[in-house]
Parts: sequence; C-alpha cells; structure tokens
Amino acid sequence: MGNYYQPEIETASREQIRAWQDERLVNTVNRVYNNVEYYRNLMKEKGLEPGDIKGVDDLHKLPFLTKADLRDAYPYGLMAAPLSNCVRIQSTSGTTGRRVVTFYTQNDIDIWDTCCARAIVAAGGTKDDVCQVSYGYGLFTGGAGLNGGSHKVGCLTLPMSSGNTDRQLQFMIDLEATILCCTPSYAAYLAESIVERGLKDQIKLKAGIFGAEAWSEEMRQDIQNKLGIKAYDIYGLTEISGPGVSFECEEQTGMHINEDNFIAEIIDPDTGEVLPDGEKGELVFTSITKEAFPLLRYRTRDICVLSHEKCSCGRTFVKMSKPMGRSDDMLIVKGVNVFPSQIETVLLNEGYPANYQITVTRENNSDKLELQVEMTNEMFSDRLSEMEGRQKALVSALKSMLGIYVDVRLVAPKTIERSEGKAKRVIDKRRI
Ligand code: DLL
Repeated sequence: MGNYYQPEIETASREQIRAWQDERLVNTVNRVYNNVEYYRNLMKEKGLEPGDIKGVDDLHKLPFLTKADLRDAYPYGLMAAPLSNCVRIQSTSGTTGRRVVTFYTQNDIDIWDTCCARAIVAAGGTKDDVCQVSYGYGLFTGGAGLNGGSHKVGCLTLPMSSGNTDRQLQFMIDLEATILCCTPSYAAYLAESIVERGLKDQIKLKAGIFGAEAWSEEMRQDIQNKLGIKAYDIYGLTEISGPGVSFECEEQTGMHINEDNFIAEIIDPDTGEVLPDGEKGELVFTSITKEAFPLLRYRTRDICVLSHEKCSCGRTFVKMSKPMGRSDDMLIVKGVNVFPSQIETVLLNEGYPANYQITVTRENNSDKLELQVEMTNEMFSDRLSEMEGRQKALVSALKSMLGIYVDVRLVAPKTIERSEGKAKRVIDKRRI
C-alpha cells in the first residue's frame, strides 16, 4: 500500500467514483448549456437537451470538442463563469495558429493544485521534502501546477523555473532538494551535467516527477541510474487544467487519472467510436469539477490505452498508459506510421543518449527520414571503420523496429541543442 494525499478519494470504491462522476457530469452539462452559447449551439445541432444526459452512460451522446473549437471561441467563448470570478489564465505552448487560453477560478486552482499534490505524495513526497520545481513558470502550466501541489503537501518549494543549469545545481546541492520536477529531457540534461561535474555524491534527490512530453522506459532507467532516484511520470494538458490530470504511483506501470475530476474515454480517432478498455486509441477528457473553463469530451490527440486492472498501490482510479504518440504528431513516412518514441527506444537500447533529432523531407516524391544521433564520449572515435560499423548497426536496428530505412547521422557529443523545456525532436519539412 502506498502513500496517499487523500486516501478516501484515491482509494474510493468504483461505485463511489461512478456516483461522483454521474452527479458532477449532469451538473456540468446543465451549467455549460445554460451559460455557454457555444455549447448550447453544439448540443442543439445534435438535438440534445441537458435532460438527455443522466450520467456517464449518456456521455457518448455529447459532441466532441477539439483545439479548433478552442481557437474559434478564443478568448472568452467557452467560459462558464463570470470573468470577475476568474483569478488566472494559462496558455498552451502552441507555435502555430492562435494560442489556446484557459481560465481558472480560485476553486479551479485549488482542485488543480490538489491533483498535483496527489502526484507528489504518490512519489513519496511529504512536508519534510524540498521540492525543486524546474518546469517553466509563466503561461506554461508546468511551473504553476507543481508549485501549487508542492505548497499543498507542505514541501519547501524551490520555484526555479527552467534554465540556468549552474544555478539549478547550486540550489539543488545547497538547499538539499529531495524531489525534482521538470521535463524528462531537462532531467536527462541535468543528470548528465551532474555526472560530468562529479556532483552525484553531493545531491540528496530521491524522486523526480517528469512529464509534459513523451519519454521511454529506457530513458526512465537512464535518469534513475544517473541520479539514483525513482522517476515518476506525470501527465496533463493546459486545456484540462495542466499537470496532474494523471500521475504515476510506485508501481510505475501507468498513470492514475484523477477520476473525481475528469472522465476519460478512448475513441477510434477516425470514427469517433468509443473503444473498450484495453484498446489503443485517442484519449478524450470531460472535466466535471471545473467552474471557469469546463470542457466536455475534449479530444487530446494523445494515443493511449486505459486499464482498470487492480493496482498494488491501492488506488482505484483508472490508469492510462504513457502516451504512445499523438494522432496528429504521428509521422507517416513512406506510408509507415512512425512514433518518435519508437526511435528513442531503439537509441537507448543501443546505448545512445536520448539526444536526437528527426528530420523528414520529401525528394522526388519520396519521403526521407533523417536521424541525427549524438554519441557518448566513449563511442566517439576517429577510426572511420568503427564509426561506419556503429552507423550500420543502428540503421539495421531502426529498420527492424520501424520497417523503413532511416538515414542515420552520428554526431559528436554535445552537438544537438539541449532543451530546458520540451525538446523539439521532429522537424517535418514536408509540411512547409
Ligand atoms: O505539458 C502540462 C504538463 C506540465 C504535464 C508538466 C506534465 C508536467 P501542454 O503544454 O498543454 O501541457 O501540453 C499537453 O503534452 O497533450 C501530451 O501530448 C503531452 N504530454 C503531457 N504530459 C505527458 C507525458 C502540459 N507525461 C500535451 N507523457 C499533451 C507524454 C505528455 N506526453
């Protein structure tokens, strides 16, 4: 049995969770129908009235929402509470089109912070911990969410934000940080710097809470080994609040969704049909406790699997797998579906660090996938035959995983730009 922030909720019976969801869903639907014209129109188009939604069994009747709806309704079109009751906005890191802006009442912030507190406690956090929050602060939700969760747990919070690695390491050592919260790519970079500078003996970290981007099991092992910690995954998205929509427990086999606040469904991304437990598809969330910016059936584009199998931690919340990619980010190269996470798995299996960049181009109507991979210092050699051998081995490992030829370029250590936030792994030149 594990540590819980709110045992009575986190280990509630499935019947209890269902009862909460039924009641909260009905309330949310009524509220948005009455207060949000955009929703009212969407529901009317489907011939729906609030009375048609009596509980979770009726959820499938509701229309989906996508990022396009959020852009259409920008900035205030989906608000369900008066602006004067809102205390905060956050925004997605989207680089194309209009940014998506979300609103929070104080109650929304409290619930969000509580979700993050559950994640911190699940990772072993208590009021005696020193929690270094190295996610970006600002419009991005990472810093604000974990900061709020850390306060709720009562940890001493170090609001570092991302960047300035020297200062990160100095505070980590001087203030004896025990929990590190940042993106996995930044964690890997910090771990690399700690090992290189011979600082491992001076750090007191015991756990890391890493999310906001895809990372593989191999990358987890690598970070855990380098830092001597247990690394926990955390998932969330701005539209649904931010980090803490789901979080990992000590079993590290998927993330428990905070089902007292969010209802999850898996759908076929092509047909919209709801898929049964255990099938892979697009994750869809309905928020049932948000006041300012509730979203019904929001399509995340994240491809996952849900599992209701009993978890040894004692939590009864459904678990989602690590996202296996995005239905819209999935690369189709020569007609083959390629997820960057598959490439990362091969690299780490072959002993390469997770510093790589994928570039897709099209020449003479034929797709080409180029992969720049950084070598470790040990691998780097000026013997040409050795490098050719390495390169060939990697090409063949990638071919057997993906089924296509990948043009591998091995590059010297430290050539690929490091990221302090989410790493930009893919450059798809075909869309330009
Ligand atoms: O990334 C919120 C967050 C901050 C989560 C800190 C965890 C920690 P957005 O910037 O809106 O919000 O991006 C959301 O990032 O739809 C996923 O595609 C991806 N993502 C988030 N967490 C994970 C994760 C934050 N643990 C989008 N594994 C989501 C894989 C993740 N992908």
